[in-house]
Amino acid sequence: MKHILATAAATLLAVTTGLALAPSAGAAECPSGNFCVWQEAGFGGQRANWSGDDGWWESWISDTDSSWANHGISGPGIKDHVRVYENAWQGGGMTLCLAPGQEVGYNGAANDRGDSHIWATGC
Ligand SMILES: [Ca+2]
Repeated sequence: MKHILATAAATLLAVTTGLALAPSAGAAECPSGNFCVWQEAGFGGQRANWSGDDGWWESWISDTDSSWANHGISGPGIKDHVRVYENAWQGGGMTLCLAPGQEVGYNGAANDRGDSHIWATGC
């Protein structure tokens, strides 16, 4: 009986921990550890996703970005914010910056303007 209780407690702990750490609890389907961009608002259309930086987005997603999700892993000293820029190689102005776990279904100021992004420790 003692063993069964211990197993049940461990299972409960695992489930609870899993929920607490899951960054994908929001609306957007975006792999853990990735920054995702969709061509349409509301996380629709074609999706691009990156686990690292990209100084020059593929042409199909450049200037077509309309929704964004940051499912990066957060932690001390980790670059868990994402900065999006209007030109390649972080040129021009920053159109959008996402905190870890943040999902943006639409943003009129940033819509169809992104060309590159970097992970950063803040916005
Ligand atoms: Ca678009």
